[in-house]
Amino acid sequence: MTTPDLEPRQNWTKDEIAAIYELPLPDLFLAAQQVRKANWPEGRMQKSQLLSIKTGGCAENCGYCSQSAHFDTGIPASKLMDVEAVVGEARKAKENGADRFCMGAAWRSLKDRDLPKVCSMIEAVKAEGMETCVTLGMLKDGQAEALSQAGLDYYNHNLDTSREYYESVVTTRTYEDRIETLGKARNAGLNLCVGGILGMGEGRHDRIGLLHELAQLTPHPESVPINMLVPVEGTPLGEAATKPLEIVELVRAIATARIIFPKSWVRLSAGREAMSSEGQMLCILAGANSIFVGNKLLTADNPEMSEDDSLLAAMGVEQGTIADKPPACAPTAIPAE
Ligand code: SAM
Ligand code: DTB
Ligand code: SF4
Repeated sequence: MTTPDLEPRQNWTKDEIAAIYELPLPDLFLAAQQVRKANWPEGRMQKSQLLSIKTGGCAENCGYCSQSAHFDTGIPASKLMDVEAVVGEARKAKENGADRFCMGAAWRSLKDRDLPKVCSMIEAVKAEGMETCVTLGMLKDGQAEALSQAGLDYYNHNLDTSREYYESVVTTRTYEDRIETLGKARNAGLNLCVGGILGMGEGRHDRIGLLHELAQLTPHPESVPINMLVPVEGTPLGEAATKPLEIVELVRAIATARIIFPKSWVRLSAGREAMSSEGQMLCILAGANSIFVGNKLLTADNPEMSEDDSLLAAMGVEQGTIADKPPACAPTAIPAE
């Protein structure tokens, strides 16, 4: 590979992405670090914190999810939290050094009746001086605009895997449904957080297929979360007892994402609890520049914050985002003739 592109490109082919993914690891790391150094010179680690604002009882049948009503996982369904309780959690997250707060709801789609309360949460978290992200399922016309007016920065809605493998993971919605909601969020001016999960029994071609689908979103998502499956007992993917994915596949996927999404956050998301420190360090060396902190994700465990602090300190990686934010992901403007 010659010098990698340092600006976002919209015309990646699947073969080009595969060629990057399959580079000898030292060359892959070198290219990812060239992109990282050019676009994120300070190499800081962003810290986000998650909160499940409405847990369990979800109508979708995502085969990995502890919160689907289709599976018996022992997670009880709860009501939408009160705004004050959410703000309290956001404040604690900020005290713990997170500057981004992501609120997740176990909904197939956002209902208009819940919209005002969610908007109040966004306004209140924003007022605490944090970047806001929500993940609320599918959106209807007009809802993304309301979220945006409340001060929402990012909408998270993952494509999860390749188009071909999607049906093996979830059947209550389609890939196109996901892309439609992403279009609604984008049209309302929201930043997008879109990624997927590795280790669901997919093949390497599916991981490359997912990255290719993400690369076709125009402009690219500003944030690309890469999750490693957290196997949950009672779910189809928890019970399949598929062999855990080799960490090197996660590392390759992250490095490839760093290269094809040069200006996006690449978020090393779920699954860190089961990873060694060395595995996580490889993911960071591959170009991940954001993690979720706090000992819970939505329902799954996450490493203790003191462990994260030690890991980052051992690497000499500074925490916090402010000074390192690159320009937006829009492709370079073509000058008028
Ligand atoms: N209901 C909303 C939706 O699906 O868009 C939001 C919540 S959902 C829990 C957010 C994302 O978390 C999913 O899209 C999936 O990528 C990830 N996720 C959920 N369960 C996971 C698991 N067991 N392991 C890894 N990632 C998981
Ligand atoms: C994302 O891609 N990963 C986060 C966030 N976006 C919402 C969620 C991970 C959830 C892991 C499983 C759980 O906590 O239940
Ligand atoms: Fe519901 Fe989201 Fe879980 Fe799917 S991933 S079952 S949509 S909460």
